[in-house]
Amino acid sequence: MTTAQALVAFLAEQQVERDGARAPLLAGVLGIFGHGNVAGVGQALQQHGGLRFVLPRNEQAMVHTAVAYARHRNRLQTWACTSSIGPGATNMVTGAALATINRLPVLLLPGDVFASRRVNPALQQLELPGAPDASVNDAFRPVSRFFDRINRPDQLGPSLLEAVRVLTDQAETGAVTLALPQDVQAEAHDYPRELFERRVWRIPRPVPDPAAVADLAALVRAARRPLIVAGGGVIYSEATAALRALADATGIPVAETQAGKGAMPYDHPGALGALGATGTRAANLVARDADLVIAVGTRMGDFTTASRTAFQDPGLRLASLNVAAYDAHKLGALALVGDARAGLVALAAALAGHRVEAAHAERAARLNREWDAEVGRLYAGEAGPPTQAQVIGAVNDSAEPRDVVVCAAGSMPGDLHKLWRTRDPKGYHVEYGYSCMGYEIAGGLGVKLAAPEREVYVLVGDGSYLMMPSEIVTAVQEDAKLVIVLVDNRGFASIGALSRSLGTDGFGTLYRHRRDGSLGTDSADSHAYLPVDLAANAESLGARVIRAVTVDELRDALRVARDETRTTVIAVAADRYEGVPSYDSWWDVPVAETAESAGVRAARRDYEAARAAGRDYL
Ligand SMILES: Cc1ncc(C[n+]2csc(CCOP(=O)(O)OP(=O)(O)O)c2C)c(N)n1
Ligand SMILES: [Mg+2]
Repeated sequence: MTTAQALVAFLAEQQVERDGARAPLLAGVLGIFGHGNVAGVGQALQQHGGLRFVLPRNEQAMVHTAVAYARHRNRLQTWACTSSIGPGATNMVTGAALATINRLPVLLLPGDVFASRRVNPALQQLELPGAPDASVNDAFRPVSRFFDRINRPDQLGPSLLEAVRVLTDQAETGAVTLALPQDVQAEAHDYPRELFERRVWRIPRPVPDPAAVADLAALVRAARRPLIVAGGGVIYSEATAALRALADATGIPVAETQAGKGAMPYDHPGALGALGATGTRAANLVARDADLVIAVGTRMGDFTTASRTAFQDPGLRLASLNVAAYDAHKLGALALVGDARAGLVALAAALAGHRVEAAHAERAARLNREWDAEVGRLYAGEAGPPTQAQVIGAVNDSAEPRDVVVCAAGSMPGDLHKLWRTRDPKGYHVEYGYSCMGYEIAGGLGVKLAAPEREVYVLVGDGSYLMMPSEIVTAVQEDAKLVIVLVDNRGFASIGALSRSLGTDGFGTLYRHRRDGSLGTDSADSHAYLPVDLAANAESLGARVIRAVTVDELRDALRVARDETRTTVIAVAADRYEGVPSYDSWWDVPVAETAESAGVRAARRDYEAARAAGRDYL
């Protein structure tokens, strides 16, 4: 067999099993062919015929699709992505970083230059003087959890075993990259038969050390204002029922990170909703006074900790339950290394009969109700051109509990984190580890492929849309229906607001004509907007398009889109300046220490005052 034929035959036999449920590791292969993979991996896929092949439109996008699929399937299944050499390969580097940062599995198979060096330089070869063994694929090394280059056919077997081990290891998973020189892909070798036998990779549920569980239980019993922070790991581990049982039994309230949103239903009395820089007032007030924070399945990123200002109690204790020791030990926490579900069940057993002080649970329930009233107020808004909060409200009202909202970058992730009423653990899919513009449509496609029975609502800003509308074509090709709500506010509302808040007046964030050498700022209104029609663009890619001007028209359009079988884009303009406020939180974006503008100098003073509240949590 050729190296590529052996690779495909091996991949088709890999399965995963957790809690007795077995499934193929790979849903299929996404690929864009070029001279670096068409005759190798391409030929092998055609000859084998047992793996579903999907042709996407952009290599970065195909990695997003694979990663979104893996996230929806709780990291148990993913796709392989095959690319040509050179630009096809490096287009995947952004997707690889996104996968690794979000701890989500994806198998990348970039083509590589000739191992034999027979024809150097091949088309698209880097040629780094002094380093003939380097290729552009070395850029995958820092963004991959496993990287290898198969320079001889007989290197393949051991490398494949290691690649799949990392993909399926819940603590190590991320992008796994096997670079495949184009000559080696086509080279034949006598592979041992055992390589192609079916292999089942069991996903274990490691139980945290009982001594650490006992320590945490003692901390909980001594605490007066404990708080659980639920991250993505709670959902990936299918631990939401265990979390709810613990919250019900003990009365400990729960706040959620972006990846953890949906861990609790929004209307549970112990659910405080989003935590941190994009958090709710409920979660941020409880976090500020918490004397014990129990983080579960979270990386504790800057948005979650409000850049290390979220927890202000002088006697604060931190504990962290995580399958990855690296994450469990962050911020000097008492580390519980293990599976989220196993750990929560063990903690609940150790806390049997214990309840927090009634006032603490009652405060959480009151804050939950007050927050929901605030959501209702923002959803209602006023008649006329919609605010972004009204757009989110209209989509939430139209969606069924099990439907999924998908987003990644711009002002919408923060607003969704605060305002989306999640009713199902898999109903909320906002990629906020890498917050990559362009993820939305490609990611929505991945979710739809993973869950065809759910309606998938992609919320995308005009900036993100322009970066990667291409996968509308792939969604049409695959009959994977998406409802895409395209929110046009003529550029970067998010970074524009950030810029204004830091004294730089929205500089460089509006889509307008250049005038007198400049693109203008928010306060200069002399620049005409660009004559761009994104709805027409979406239509030209094969989507059904509905234009909505008012909130009522948007609601009508959402009804039509639900009944439609084709991918539908609802184009709506939203006000650039009608934002959802920040609730008792902060995000560290350093401001110039010295500047000519009085606005920047004032922002620097505010910045220094806010930063003073930062803590080390060591
Ligand atoms: C690939 C990428 N480039 C740049 C950024 C930085 N960035 C974050 S949000 C944003 C603007 C997004 O614009 P749009 O999609 O229109 O959303 P809006 O801010 O208007 O809500 C930018 C440039 C990013 N997150 N991803
Ligand atoms: Mg925008």
